[in-house]
Amino acid sequence: NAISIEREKLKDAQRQKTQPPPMYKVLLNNDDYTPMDFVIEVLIQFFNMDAEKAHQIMLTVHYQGKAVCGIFTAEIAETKVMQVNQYARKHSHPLMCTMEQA
Ligand code: TYC
Repeated sequence: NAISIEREKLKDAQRQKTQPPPMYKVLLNNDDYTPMDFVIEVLIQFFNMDAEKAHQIMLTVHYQGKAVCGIFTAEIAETKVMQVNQYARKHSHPLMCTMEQA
């Protein structure tokens, strides 16, 4: 009935307030062609890293195949992936940015 539906809505609102949202890892993937300096530039521009951290993450991708660049809510993670992939394509590099649930 209407009252139990309202009670469920209230519970749902409470749940949204108290449960953390699902989080997503944003990753860079290695390839043979994207210049190292371009990857460093991307990490500084889109993930707010300093040059030293960006260099370290770039080398992790280069030697391990991938690395986590940051952990975000779904909407922000999707935006990062889109922005990085668009930027790489604009500069004709095959660099791939992906996301997966944390
Ligand atoms: N492997 C690339 C090279 O040797 C460098 C690279 C690093 C490419 C990280 C992609 O996400 C990447 N030029």
